[in-house]
Amino acid sequence: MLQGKNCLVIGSGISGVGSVGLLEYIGAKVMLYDSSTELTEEALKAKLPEESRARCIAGEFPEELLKKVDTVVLSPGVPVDIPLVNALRENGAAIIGEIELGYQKEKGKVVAITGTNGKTTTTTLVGEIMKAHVGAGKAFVVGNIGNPYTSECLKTAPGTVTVGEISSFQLETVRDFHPTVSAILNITPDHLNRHHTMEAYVAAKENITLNQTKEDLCVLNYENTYTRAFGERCPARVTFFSSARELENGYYLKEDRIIKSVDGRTEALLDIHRDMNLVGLCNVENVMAAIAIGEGMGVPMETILAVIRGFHAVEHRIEFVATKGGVDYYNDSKGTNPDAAIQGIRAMTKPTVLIGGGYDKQSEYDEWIESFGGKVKWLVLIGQTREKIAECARAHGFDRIRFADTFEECLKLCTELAQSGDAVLLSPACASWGMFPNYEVRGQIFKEYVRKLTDRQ
Ligand code: UMA
Repeated sequence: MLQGKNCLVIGSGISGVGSVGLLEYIGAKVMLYDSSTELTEEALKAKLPEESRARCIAGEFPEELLKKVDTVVLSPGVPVDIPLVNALRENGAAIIGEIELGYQKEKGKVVAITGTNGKTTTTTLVGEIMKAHVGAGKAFVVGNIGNPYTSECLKTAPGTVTVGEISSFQLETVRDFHPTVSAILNITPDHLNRHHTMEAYVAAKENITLNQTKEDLCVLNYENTYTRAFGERCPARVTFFSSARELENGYYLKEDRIIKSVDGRTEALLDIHRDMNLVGLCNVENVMAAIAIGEGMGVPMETILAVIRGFHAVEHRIEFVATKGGVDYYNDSKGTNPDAAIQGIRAMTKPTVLIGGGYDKQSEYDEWIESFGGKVKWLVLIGQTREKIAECARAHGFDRIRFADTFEECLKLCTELAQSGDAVLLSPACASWGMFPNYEVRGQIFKEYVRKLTDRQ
């Protein structure tokens, strides 16, 4: 369908590079554009394979090209309502996202997982479950997890399974995308600077079921107001999971066990301490979602449970790093919004020195600060949001706050403030942008620093 068409890819990150490759394979005439004034045409060309014939444009987009574009492929970080995208739309171009482009070449089945928090862990776990079921070479893990769909979709075939971590940014621009099993793990305020309203953010998440029918399955969290309500109008069959109550049908946590219930007939599947290597209630929810998704994809329960028993924490998500000088260090750099960071605090069992702050996504920090509940002994703040967080903390009666100008200074301060028997938790409730290229780099630097500490510090 896109063969011979004039296609414009906006954004030259990993999604843009993947999209250019796929479009050229399809036989489209490709332009790659990046609005960054720090990039040049040569810099864009250098990101593409040598044989690419894509025209590269950086900085200002030439007006005369507006009418020459048939299809625009947006990278997830490009908002759908910026003037350039509006102008292209008005000039008749079709606007799709990188996920939609990848889906056009999908030949197997798709599992799609979204949610404000927990998507990376759940996607990784479901990816492992699917690999155990269909074979390692036949299951692909793609999307927001850091692996563009457009780079993998040509490997798909009947019998393969693509497991996608799909963000709200990516769901804004789907059109035909149709997972066999989808999941919305939870929805709490996040990315409001991009989506503007909570309604728009929720609508983007719900787009994951846009093309699903009652032949398909959607896994939803019963303990989240938005996802529970969505169960009423979801176009797919719904399976709920709950970490707080017994369900007649679905999966739930009772005492220390994960229970499956079918019309009230129950079966205990796992002991969350004995059979899981992940900490925190959020991970119990992720595991329940993964079980529901696995069963929805026809994976035998023994396979699902065997994978869960051998599964360890995903990097940067409440990841235990080391004990140094009697202090436990945890890297939760993926705690990029207040709700994710609340899960981080909940998982702590010792007095905690908490690192917070970063890029301003216009989040509210009240609930995060309320969740400290006497557990946080010091809050060390960095980045653009530090004053806003400090003000909010003081308004909630918490004033054990210190500021640091650099990440290094912050880490040094934490080791000074923490005493034997304490924990240090990097769970900033903010994105890393502004100080780091992404949360992975922030987490890596934290881990390297901790590993270099001697045991006496
Ligand atoms: N750009 C423009 N115009 C704009 C905005 C950006 O030209 O208006 C350019 C930038 O100058 C830059 C490029 O676009 O050169 C970056 O594109 P991108 O931000 O879409 O980044 P990618 O490298 O393609 O990575 C994206 C996701 N990034 C975002 O959603 C911000 C990655 O998720 C994802 O792993 C990858 O696609 C593959 O699917 C990261 C993320 O932070 C981890 N996600 C958010 C989150 O998890 O909270 C949603």
